[in-house]
Amino acid sequence: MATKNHNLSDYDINSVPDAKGMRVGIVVSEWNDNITGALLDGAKKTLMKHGVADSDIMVETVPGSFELVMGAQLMVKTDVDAVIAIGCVIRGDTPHFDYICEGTTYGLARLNATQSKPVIYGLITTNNMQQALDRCGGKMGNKGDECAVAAIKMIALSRRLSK
Ligand code: DLZ
Repeated sequence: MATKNHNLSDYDINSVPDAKGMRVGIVVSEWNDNITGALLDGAKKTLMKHGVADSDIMVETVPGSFELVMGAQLMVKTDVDAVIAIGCVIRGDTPHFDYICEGTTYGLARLNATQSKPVIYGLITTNNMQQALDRCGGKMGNKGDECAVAAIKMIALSRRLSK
């Protein structure tokens, strides 16, 4: 994928709608919590920068990325306007990586397509720890920022089109 020169924290601030009054749920995987904690911080900081109140952000943890699907499914049923799923899967020596990435990705995509609320994909899948560190506030920016912007834009779109 063409991410070589793309910083995950770069976006046009003028393209982001006012997020005051939006409620956002964030489901976070406990695996690789040094990474997922930094992604969560980035997402919260960016949501609040655009007007989401701290009290309108609901955070729940799940054991691993594979559980993000059920966590997001439960969260979507609450009064939040969108759900951000945050996880980090790092490649090991077995095909386990592929199964977790595939299951989680398809599960989240299915939820996004079938639920009436946006489900934002905040899963980092990397070959090693350094690549993950680069994407949670390192040289590639923070994917949490990208997810926060995507959530705000999708909530605004959903409000515009469901009027
Ligand atoms: C088992 C497992 C492994 C090997 N690696 C990761 C990982 O890199 N990132 C992650 O979020 N979770 C991992 N897990 C845990 C699975 O996601 C899941 O929690 C367990 O298989 C239990 O269903």
